[in-house]
Amino acid sequence: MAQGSPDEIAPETASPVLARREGQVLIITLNRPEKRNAMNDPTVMEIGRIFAHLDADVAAVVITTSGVHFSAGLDLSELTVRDLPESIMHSRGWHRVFETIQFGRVPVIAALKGAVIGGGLELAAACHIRVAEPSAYYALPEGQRGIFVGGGGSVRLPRLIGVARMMDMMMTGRTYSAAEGQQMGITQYLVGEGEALDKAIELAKKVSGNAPMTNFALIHALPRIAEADPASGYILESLMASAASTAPEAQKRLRDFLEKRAGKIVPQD
Ligand code: 1HE
Repeated sequence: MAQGSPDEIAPETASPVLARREGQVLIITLNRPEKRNAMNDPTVMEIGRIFAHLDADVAAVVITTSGVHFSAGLDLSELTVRDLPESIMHSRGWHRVFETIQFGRVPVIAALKGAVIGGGLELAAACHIRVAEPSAYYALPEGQRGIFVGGGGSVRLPRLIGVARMMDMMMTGRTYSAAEGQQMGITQYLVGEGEALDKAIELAKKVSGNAPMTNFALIHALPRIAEADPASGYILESLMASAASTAPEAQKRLRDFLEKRAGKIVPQD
């Protein structure tokens, strides 16, 4: 796994993805600022490799990028060299990698800034929590380019913003600001300029402290329950709730509260 600081601006030859540890948090940095972090095959493959080989003590992941933009999306230069079968396999490759992010072992938090475009927005949508700076803006210029989303965007983005908004973005090239993105549910957090990475790391450390069964339930069960028919959803919920609450970690936490060793739930700043 490549090591490095997200502050480093890489020369063309550097690894397209850097990774470093901060305690139990793995910080992954897309590292092609000279191409505005456009995602080419080596970038996507390296993201997939990292997520497939997370060390056992990694409890959360943060995805950030070098330079001022999160990502300009798919590296468009690659689209000019693929035929139909290769193109289908390429899109399916993105699906596989983004599935390992969304349905992996640990929560993943994206720190967004500048352009969050096309495949960059698809990558962000595969993460569980999105934090944005005011410079962030969202676009799906596939319509202008004569193409279509291929990284799972048509599955994930309507669930975040609705079919109508996504259709408008792709048909008309409409962009949304960081404030609009926060209001419509693209992001859960909007912070000050230059603060997204710190906030993402702070949140990653917080979720690292959850019972593993709770994070498992949130990542794997909640999205499926939300899309199940209600009758199936209720039974899945009962099974998941029971698996969580009877686990030793939950039993310990419940005893801690009942015996006055755990904190109370109060409003946050
Ligand atoms: C790229 C890409 C790219 C930049 N593929 N090379 N995405 C787009 O349609 C977005 C296209 N990019 C832009 O609109 C702009 O580059 C930005 C607004 C993101 C940034 O602008 P700026 O002025 O800071 O940078 P730049 O000068 O436009 O770009 C710097 C270099 O990055 C330049 O290359 P250079 O060799 O001339 O230095 C650009 O060509 C290159 N570059 N973006 C390839 N995307 C799984 S399906 C997903 C489908 C999609 O993602 S469609 C959306 C594609």
